[in-house]
Amino acid sequence: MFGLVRLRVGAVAAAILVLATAAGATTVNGINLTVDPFNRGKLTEAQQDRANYLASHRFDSLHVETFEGFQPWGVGKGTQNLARTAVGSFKPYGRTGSGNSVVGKGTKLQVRDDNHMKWGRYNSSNTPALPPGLADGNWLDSNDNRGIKWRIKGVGPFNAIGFFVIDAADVGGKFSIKVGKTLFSDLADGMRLKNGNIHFISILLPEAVDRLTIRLSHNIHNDGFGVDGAIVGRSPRCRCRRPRRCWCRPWASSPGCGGAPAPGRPNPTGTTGRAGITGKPLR
Ligand SMILES: [Ca+2]
Ligand SMILES: [Ca+2]
Ligand SMILES: [Ca+2]
Repeated sequence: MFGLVRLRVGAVAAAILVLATAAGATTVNGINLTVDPFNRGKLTEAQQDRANYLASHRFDSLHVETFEGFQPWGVGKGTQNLARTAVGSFKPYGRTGSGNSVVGKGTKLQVRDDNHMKWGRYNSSNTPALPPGLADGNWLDSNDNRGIKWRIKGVGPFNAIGFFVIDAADVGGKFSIKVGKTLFSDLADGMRLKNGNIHFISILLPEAVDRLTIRLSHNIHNDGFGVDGAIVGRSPRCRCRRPRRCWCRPWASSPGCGGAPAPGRPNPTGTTGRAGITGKPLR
């Protein structure tokens, strides 16, 4: 029987991923994080990227949250601060939002469905299946808070995580992801991205865990962003081994595992991968 273990991380480490123009992947503390960027007009491609991720990992346990089962925010009522979803709980943290897109007093995350909002967040993962690229449904919005704290718990053992981040770092914020105690900082490398950008983020842990906190945040408030299409599962096909090596079986076409090295050889994360790896650890 599979034994549960807690994620072991050493001292807090940080990494930079340059993602505005090319996908990137890097590994810190054995945690592999891959970013696939798309512009607003490339939603179909982004959805296909996520579909490829699902197909390539062949999960033996899988939990998916698209936020379609929650009442979106309307006039004076809706779903806020999701305490229970298929992939855990979501809460805001950091300074409260006060921008023009804020619903209510800005103190809570909101499920929204106003896909034509001018601020650039929108549904990106449809359940039940709708035609690819159709933005019609819900997502979880940061409501301009500085960050979202995602607590994954109660889903059994997992080693692989994937999700969309929509509209990050487009009004001056620097967007970072903290996985447990490991920080992947300023994913756009200081650049201001386009309104409505979408990124598929995949994370591969060095071992299966039964709980984990992920913090998604800007360094400022009022650079709102959305989360959608969250995936948490266990893939026996993928492993990371410290210090800096990750791979999936088969070796070819393994999104989230740092690319496709020569057959029979592990892929040393930090060198050229599927779309060019540009990450480097901070000192
Ligand atoms: Ca959705
Ligand atoms: Ca925006
Ligand atoms: Ca934004």
